[in-house]
Amino acid sequence: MQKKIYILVPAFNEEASIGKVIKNLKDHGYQNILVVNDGSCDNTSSIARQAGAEVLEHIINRGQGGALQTGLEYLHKTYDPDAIVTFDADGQHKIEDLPAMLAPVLNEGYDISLGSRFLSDNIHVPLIRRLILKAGIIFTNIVSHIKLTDTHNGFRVLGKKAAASIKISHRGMEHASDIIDEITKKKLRFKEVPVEILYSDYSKAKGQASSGFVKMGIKILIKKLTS
Ligand SMILES: Nc1nc2c(ncn2[C@@H]2O[C@H](COP(=O)(O)OP(=O)(O)O)[C@@H](O)[C@H]2O)c(=O)[nH]1
Ligand SMILES: [Mg+2]
Repeated sequence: MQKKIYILVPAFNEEASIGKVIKNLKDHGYQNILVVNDGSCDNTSSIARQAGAEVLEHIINRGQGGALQTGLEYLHKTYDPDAIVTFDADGQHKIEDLPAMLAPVLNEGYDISLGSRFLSDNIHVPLIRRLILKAGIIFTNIVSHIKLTDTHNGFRVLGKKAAASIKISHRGMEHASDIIDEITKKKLRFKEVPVEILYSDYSKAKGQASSGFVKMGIKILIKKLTS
């Protein structure tokens, strides 16, 4: 039987890239695309609809984590897909990596695939970003008692069990740690898969500020110490 695959694209002010990303997904045969428009003040929503995606709207900006939580809950309850792929709207993820990301969940019995740019043969991460990401990886592995090579990669594939059980409570970029904590808490079987992350001038200008990683670490520590 044909597997039901849904692509979830969180999007905040991505009018310059969202149309191309959706077209590329469709051209590669992925027809089920949900965009969560996270309170954008540009034409992200209308461009996504025109390109053939289903669009959910956040009236105000709720952050990347909030957009993913909205989309995961909606897709799981509405369509019960075999796989939900989280895929960024800014063109940083490579569609060619998708079959290898899907395989562990669809064919190998894993609950979730996690993209890792540091397992890839093509690592283009700019130096400062690389240092910050590496610090984030060490920090997250320690506080979350896990061993991963990339902890802040938005390219993931969730099978049914992961989609049903993962709850993202942080709205901002700390959501990545929520997902990792849920993996350990709910004993989900995970596999890291090499993926290439593309860094264009557009994605670099738009991406998370480096200072955000420090704030993120503080928020995670506070949450760990108070929960
Ligand atoms: N920065 C940011 N991205 C958001 C937000 N809500 C949804 N997103 C989407 O989340 C994805 C990753 O965001 P990005 O800023 O590129 O993060 P980075 O690539 O990890 O630095 C993109 O598809 C964004 O459009 C938000 O409030 N802020
Ligand atoms: Mg990005």
